[in-house]
Amino acid sequence: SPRPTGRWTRQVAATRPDRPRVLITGGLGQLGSGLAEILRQQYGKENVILSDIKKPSAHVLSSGPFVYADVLDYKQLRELIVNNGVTWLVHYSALLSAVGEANVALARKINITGLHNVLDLALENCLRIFVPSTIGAFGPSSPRDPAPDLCIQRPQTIYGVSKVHGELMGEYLHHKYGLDFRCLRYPGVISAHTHPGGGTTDYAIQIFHDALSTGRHECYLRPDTRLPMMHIADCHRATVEFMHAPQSWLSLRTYNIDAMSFTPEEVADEIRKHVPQLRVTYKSDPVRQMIADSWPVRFDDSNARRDWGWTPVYGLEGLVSDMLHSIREKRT
Ligand code: AKB
Repeated sequence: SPRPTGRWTRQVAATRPDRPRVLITGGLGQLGSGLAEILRQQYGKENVILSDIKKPSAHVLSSGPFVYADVLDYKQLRELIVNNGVTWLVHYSALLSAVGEANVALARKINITGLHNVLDLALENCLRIFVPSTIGAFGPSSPRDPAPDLCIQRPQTIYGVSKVHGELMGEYLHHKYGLDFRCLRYPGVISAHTHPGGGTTDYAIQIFHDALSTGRHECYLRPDTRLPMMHIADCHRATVEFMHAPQSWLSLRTYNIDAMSFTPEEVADEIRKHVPQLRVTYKSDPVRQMIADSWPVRFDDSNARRDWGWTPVYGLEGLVSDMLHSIREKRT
């Protein structure tokens, strides 16, 4: 097994408290508040700190600790980790694929410099650190159907380049110093109440809102563009289960996780079973189409299934009925 058993790893295993103290960066994006809710149920409200540079809603403020934290400010992050006795860091702060292409310098700063800061702090403070990667970490020369964990990556977006860099830096620090780095490659994540903001897979959320508001959706991808997708509940559960997995189970530090793959046409057909009046038109956006065409159409997640028991719950049917139900419930 490639697992390190160095002094650092043994020391952390001996001193880690039963209840982790978790810091989530980029906590006001699509995934942070939902993950915080689950972890707070398990470890207590006070043990999970959400952070972001944005102003939180009253609901976020009343749900548990929230602090301002900029991942580009190393000293401030260090103070936060030290003063709060943080033991786990979930690093959600990042610019997504489409918005990253529109602002490469900012994406490089947040996705690469910000990542270096949290990796250094994790090493310095013996943290378990989770950094999400993505289907976007693959490129046109990768095997696409399915994409395995280990293969040629060479993505062609700054988002993808920064994610491959994150995977490799984290794995390097794990092998060299025993850093407890954990990384899952997420598919497009589909959520009813939180918004991704600037990804290539965002249409697959907007189409539900449009179906229930105007009954019309203009899709920026071709109708046959197939991409891996996942319900947010599965994504959160995968993250929590992976964070809990004993180190001895992990033969890799970066795993693909899969749930389903669909095209705009297929998801629209499934929505029409509930909302027959939905009309979809297609106006391809060249940037997002080019990005989607370079990504895998399916993920091979057999290593995650074997090593730590990953199994998704939601397929396309379950995803569609749950999304429509959740959005309808919020609107009434
Ligand atoms: C994006 O579309 O950029 C993200 C992702 C697949 O990583 N949702």
